[in-house]
Amino acid sequence: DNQDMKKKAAGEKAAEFVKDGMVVGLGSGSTMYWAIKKLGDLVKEGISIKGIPSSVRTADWAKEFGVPLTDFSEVQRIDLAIDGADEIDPAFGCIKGGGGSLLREKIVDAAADQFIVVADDSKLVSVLGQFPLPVEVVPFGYEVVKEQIAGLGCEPVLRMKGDQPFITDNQNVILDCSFLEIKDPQKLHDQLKSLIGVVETGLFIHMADIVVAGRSTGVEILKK
Ligand code: DER
Repeated sequence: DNQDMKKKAAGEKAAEFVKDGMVVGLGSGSTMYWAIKKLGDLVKEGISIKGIPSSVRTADWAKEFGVPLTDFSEVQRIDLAIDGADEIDPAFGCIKGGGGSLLREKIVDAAADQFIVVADDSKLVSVLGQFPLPVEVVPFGYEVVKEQIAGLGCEPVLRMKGDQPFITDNQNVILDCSFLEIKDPQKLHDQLKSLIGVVETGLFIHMADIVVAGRSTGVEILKK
């Protein structure tokens, strides 16, 4: 459908920023499927790259498409990270974590010299918050954290997978927090991170350098 075409076009365009010899941070989500697939084509055409995957699903796609993988035990510096987003504001602040991989995504994206966010244009918003903010929390005592987050002005919901809590690749749970409108993302992030048991938030603030947005009119590259 139209949104998938936009994701495909944006993902393939973002992959073109990858150059021979790079270590590439591989984000997660359906848009990244297209970026990883395109990277596989570039590898077949002869470029030599290594990817660090931010989720099991991304690692599986990389293997399927022939993108060589490495990890932080081998390299501690990433040249370029590419990742999707659930919302992107005009300052390139993002809400991420819709797919549940936000902790490893943030570790990978933060370790990169350059970070490209890739998305269809439905993700571009004027203010963050309509998308429920994912917060990764240690399972032990998460109920206490849930109440503390509620005190910040939202209704946290434990993310489920069927009739069981969703468990992240890092063995934590996720609270989806509907703040509706986040006027000061950095302040909210800092408040959340100060709560004992909160591991990470889906607020990726002051991280993205470039946004590659798929539109019905084509792909738009936004730079700060
Ligand atoms: O969960 C995530 O952070 C993903 O990157 C998500 O935000 C984007 O998913 P999509 O490409 O399937 O829309």
